[in-house]
Amino acid sequence: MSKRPDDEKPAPGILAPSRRGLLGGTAGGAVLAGLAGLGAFSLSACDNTTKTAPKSKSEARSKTEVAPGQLDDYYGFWSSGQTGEIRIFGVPSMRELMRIPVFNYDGARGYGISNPSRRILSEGLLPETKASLEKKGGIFLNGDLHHPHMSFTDGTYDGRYLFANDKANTRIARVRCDIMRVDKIIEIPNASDMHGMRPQKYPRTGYVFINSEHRVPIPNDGTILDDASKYKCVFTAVDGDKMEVAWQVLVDGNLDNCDADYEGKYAFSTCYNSEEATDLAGMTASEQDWVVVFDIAAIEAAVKRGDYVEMSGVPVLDGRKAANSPFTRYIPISTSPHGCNMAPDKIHLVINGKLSPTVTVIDVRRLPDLFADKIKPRDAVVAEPELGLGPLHTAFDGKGNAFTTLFLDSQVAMWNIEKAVRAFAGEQVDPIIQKIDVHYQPGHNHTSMGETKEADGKWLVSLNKFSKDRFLNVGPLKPENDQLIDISGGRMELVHDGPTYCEPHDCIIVRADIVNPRATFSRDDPYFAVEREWAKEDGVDLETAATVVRKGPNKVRVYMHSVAPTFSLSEFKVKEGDEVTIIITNIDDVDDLTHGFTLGRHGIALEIAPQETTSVTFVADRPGVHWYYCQFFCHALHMEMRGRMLVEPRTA
Ligand code: CUK
Ligand code: CUA
Repeated sequence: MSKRPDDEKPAPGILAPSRRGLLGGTAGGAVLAGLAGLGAFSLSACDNTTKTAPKSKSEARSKTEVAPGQLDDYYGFWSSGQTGEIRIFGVPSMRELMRIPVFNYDGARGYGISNPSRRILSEGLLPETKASLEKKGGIFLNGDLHHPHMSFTDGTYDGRYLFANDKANTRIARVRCDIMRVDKIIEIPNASDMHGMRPQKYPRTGYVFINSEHRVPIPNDGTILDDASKYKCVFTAVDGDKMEVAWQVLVDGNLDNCDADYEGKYAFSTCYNSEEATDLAGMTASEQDWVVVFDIAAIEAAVKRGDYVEMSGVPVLDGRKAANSPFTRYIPISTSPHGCNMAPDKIHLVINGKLSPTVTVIDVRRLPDLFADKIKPRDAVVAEPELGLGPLHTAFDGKGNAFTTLFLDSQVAMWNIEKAVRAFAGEQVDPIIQKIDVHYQPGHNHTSMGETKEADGKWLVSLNKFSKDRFLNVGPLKPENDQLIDISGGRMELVHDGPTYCEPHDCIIVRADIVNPRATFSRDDPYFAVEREWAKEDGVDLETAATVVRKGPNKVRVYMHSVAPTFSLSEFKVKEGDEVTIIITNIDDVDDLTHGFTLGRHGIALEIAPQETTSVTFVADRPGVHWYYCQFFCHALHMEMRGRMLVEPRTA
């Protein structure tokens, strides 16, 4: 067998220089090519890189090991990009504990099949989207979930909700943390491709701020393609309690990521494509873009005064530069900034350069003067350390240090905010504390409680887009590699490699005591309010039900309940062509005792959690006997938990 030079496997954790060079030539190459003509940017001269030397097995394990039967200290909520779901991890074990279907179809849970989930997936869509989807099954089957974030009260997580964006289909979802299921999804009007999303931190969430990334013509009616002046971009505030759009602000450029301050005064968005072009060359033509600052009180006052234009039923304000708007300020940043991260010190906002090797630090205490036009936009900048190539996102330890992912360098840089401010003021001080290699090409990173005022400086996760040689080869598509880094000792120490399915962009790490889901449903849960209404209308008691109620010549409702290992109906009859709704209640009240309902040859599967009622509707168009069975292993006689549906042929 012939050997290529890069078949020389380095010790685990250590990367041969040639292999890192190879990566720079693939993933990095495209981005760097786009930089030609932007002027030289120097490489960071920092030499305090820590190679991730192999730990002895037991040493690395003792940090992350959660012994059998022991629980993790943190819940990790992971996004999944184009898979469309949220995943629940335990940290530090990095064990995947559960998945929450959000913008995807999930056959294991009946998500996208059951009536409650289909209501959630369709009710919040815009009328034009509903009309278009009606012919194609009524719901979107995909999504692109980048950013999962928990609701806040007084600057820290409160365990009520998770919010998440869908870049693919311009939606935002809310997950109830008491049952870990989505309860609302809405589509955002006047926008395209929702991307950066963060909840208001103070006084509470409140608003969920969300960026429309791509500019679209408004109105987008097919008459405009080339006239760039008709393309618009909006910043949106969703009322997270009502899941309705509260207001939108028109901005220049394309918005990317966003964050909010700790005083409830401002929201921030990174903004690229100040050129307002529709192609790559145009978008990177200028050397300068912005972070846009939004004055929440000024916007709310204008909405209250009625000082807005209504578009698609939503108040829209003009925050574009030329409008000299009281709602926004544009702070110049080098071209195409990406991540936008508010530090837990409540003072510093970090904007990540992406195409520039720097991060730009803004002191939010200077923003009132900026809005009063007492200072120039750049006067709000208090530091701009050069960290390395491709800074994308920054996390914090709550002790004054920041951790920035360097996509092109495949490293994380740990730096001190205070020192960066002093260096910017002219002092001879190096803000960089340490750099470590990560494997490879990191996007987001996140620290334990790091986006809250309770950042505790224990763990850092680096979400790396490429895993290359870190795992067994599974074919052309490799897992990503979410690496766990111990930061409790004031330095970074890589302790765990975690393969993940495509494509977690982001995660949050929440102290376990904050999250308290129920073990079983409450019988009056709003999740199945509609099914309760049906039962009331039909005079059926859901918990003892075993009956078929004919609602019309072509319509029946079938009520049953399940208790391990039986369904209360072991058989029922309907007529060919009937629209059948099956309503099932799991009356088992035992922790973990979920039943399922799978109807063969109909594409139907439901999860029925303890004490839950759910339902499904379909047309019985195939005469014959069709078995249904329980697909969650619930009992020693689980395999026997089944029954038959007879579809009688219509004679007339
Ligand atoms: S974005 Cu993916 S790495 Cu959508 Cu938060 Cu920066
Ligand atoms: Cu019920 Cu298996």
